[in-house]
Amino acid sequence: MAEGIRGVLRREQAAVMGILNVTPDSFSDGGEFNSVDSARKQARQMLKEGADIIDIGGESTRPGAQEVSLQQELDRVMPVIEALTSDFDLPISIDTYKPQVMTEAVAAGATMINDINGLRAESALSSAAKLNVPICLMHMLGSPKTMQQQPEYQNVVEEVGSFLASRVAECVEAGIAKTDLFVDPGIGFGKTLNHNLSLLNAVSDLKHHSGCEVLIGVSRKSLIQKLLGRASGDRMPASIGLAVQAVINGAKIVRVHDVKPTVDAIRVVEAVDKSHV
Ligand code: 8Y7
Repeated sequence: MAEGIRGVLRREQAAVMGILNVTPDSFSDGGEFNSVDSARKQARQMLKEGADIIDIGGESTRPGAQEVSLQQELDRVMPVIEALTSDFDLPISIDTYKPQVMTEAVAAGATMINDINGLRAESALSSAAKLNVPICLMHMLGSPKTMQQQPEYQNVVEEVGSFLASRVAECVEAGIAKTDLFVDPGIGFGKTLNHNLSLLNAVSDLKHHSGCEVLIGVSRKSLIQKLLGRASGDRMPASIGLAVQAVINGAKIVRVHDVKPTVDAIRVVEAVDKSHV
């Protein structure tokens, strides 16, 4: 039943994906939502605030983070997905690069896959192709453990764009509908501040290069600290500014912690944008 999410994505408006971390070490919410009950509350709140998709992740991917085992990840995310889908019909995205987690999450009612590894893990592509749900393919240089160790590119926009276009081609080859694919330059995943800024400035190039809609995740990320010196608890205004600009530049989905202010900001900007026609 991926129609819910496909419907949201067919609208003219940009979609807001609310972040629901179920990890004890997520850097920006301190693992606050780590129990099923609080995850449920948080999801309900984000939906009330206008979230179109809830992105559930059980492995922290902050720079330097350790990997978790398959069983650990399943133990974290499955009870939350099961609780949420039994509560109400809501669009859940599963944030994972492990094929078994994708498969089990979709069986339990998740209707989108968000893979920071762009379906490069062994058998991830073939597993995802069987699930018939929308997929976000993200670019990452290296792994979360190593990605911020001197990332280098000749031309970051060209290289990330080519990577994403080639992942899209492989997915299409494997039978995934192109309209079900979203691409994401992976802000903060193996990029310096300048790389991140160039990619944020190139949303429409990435869209044209890949032929797919673009997802952008910048919420509370450390580029804001680098630009403004803001601590992680003090990055909401800058996060909203970046999300709005991503939408103006053509992003279709923004992945955020602060749903209500982001939705408000996007809706007013879209109203102005539409007023000239
Ligand atoms: C992103 C993401 C994270 C992103 C997509 C964080 C899981 C780090 N960032 N997925 N995930 N795009 N598609 O700061 O930028 O939220 S985790």
